[in-house]
Amino acid sequence: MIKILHLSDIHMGSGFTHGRINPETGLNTRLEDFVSTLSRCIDRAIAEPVDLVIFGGDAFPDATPPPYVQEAFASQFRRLVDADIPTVLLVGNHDQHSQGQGGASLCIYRTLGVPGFIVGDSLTTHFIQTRNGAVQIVTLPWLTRSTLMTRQDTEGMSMSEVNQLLTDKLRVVIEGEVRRLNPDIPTILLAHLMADNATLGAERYLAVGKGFTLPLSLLTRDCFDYVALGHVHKHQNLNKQNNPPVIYPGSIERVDFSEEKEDKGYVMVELERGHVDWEFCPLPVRTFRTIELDVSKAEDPQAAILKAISKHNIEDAVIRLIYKLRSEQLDLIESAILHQALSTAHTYTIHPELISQLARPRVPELSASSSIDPMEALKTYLNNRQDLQEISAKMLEAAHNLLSVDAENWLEVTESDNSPQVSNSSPAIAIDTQLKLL
Ligand SMILES: [Mn+2]
Repeated sequence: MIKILHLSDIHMGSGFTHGRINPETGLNTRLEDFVSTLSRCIDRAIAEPVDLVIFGGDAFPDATPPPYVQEAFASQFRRLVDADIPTVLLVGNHDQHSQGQGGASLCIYRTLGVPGFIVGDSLTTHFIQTRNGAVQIVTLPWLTRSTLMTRQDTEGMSMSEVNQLLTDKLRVVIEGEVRRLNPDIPTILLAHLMADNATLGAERYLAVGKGFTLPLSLLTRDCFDYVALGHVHKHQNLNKQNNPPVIYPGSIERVDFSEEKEDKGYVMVELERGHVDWEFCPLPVRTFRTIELDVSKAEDPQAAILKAISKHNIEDAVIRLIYKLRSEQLDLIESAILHQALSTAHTYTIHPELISQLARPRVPELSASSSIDPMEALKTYLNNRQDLQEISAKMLEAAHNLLSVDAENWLEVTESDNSPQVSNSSPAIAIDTQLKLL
């Protein structure tokens, strides 16, 4: 039996806006969070010890992370080298560089010849001899348009046609790999992809371009004992029959608020040919909490907000406070008191959202279907605007002038008037509004 730790979507160096600078280290606290979470995964791998670690891709937010982030990542994986645990690093979409062939942030591990490390940046099969026997791993990195297709192949095709062509070509290439597999050795497919029934999380927004979606049937093949995926940040098994399990371990830390409610962790796998056991192992990661409320009807909006905050344990959490209020309530909120109430949070943001106090009533007589002359339309509109009653006569007069004389004459007319604000600007606004209603 071979023991494996499967983790994915580390995204080290992302989410800095949710952290702050640690004055002792000078580092963003979210980098420190990600490093300590990754170190827990590596701790477990070494403590077991596992026979193999497989990483499902997306090491960093992009292919050119700053050196101190690369070093933080490398210093954790380095511990696996010291512990003599073979490791496969698969290339995800965030690891690929758009320039050059096969350039990826993880290729440095191959270039340096790091003992026991394999970089999965192409579709191929790796035979790995572990302490508890051999395992074969088919690596399938993130596919781009140019992976299996030329520009000529896809010219004039829609995105879904390109997706179909890629799926067809991939099916053939995977078949080629499958036929070369040794049927007596346990086998893993390690892939960074979007499968067609995966429940989405933040990765939807993180992806730079629209990626491909591959059918689950491409993955659930008898020859694979375990399908190890990366890309989707929410942990899930896509194959309820579990033959084989098709597992996204999810990201190890919350990348943003879209992952607020998700458990984060890694997967421990016990593998032999024809049989596999797996278990999701949650990690104690920093809490993200959205506190959202509508205080527009509250007499004391500030008290309502403070009460909502007090219902949550915000200590050391990343907090997002969203409250809806009316503009005339703004003076009832003392922001210093909200800041004080949130001060035990790790970091927080406050988002007041103004709601318009008067939803504009529909004017029933005015609709796109009935034709009405502009003066009648304006009359109807003014009849529905109590607040404009005082100036409605002047507005009608101005509108009449506006419609009956050319602009120059109208200006002359209004300039002779004693109330230029009304006759000079309001009619134009009123008519504009009226046109919108139509
Ligand atoms: Mn990804």
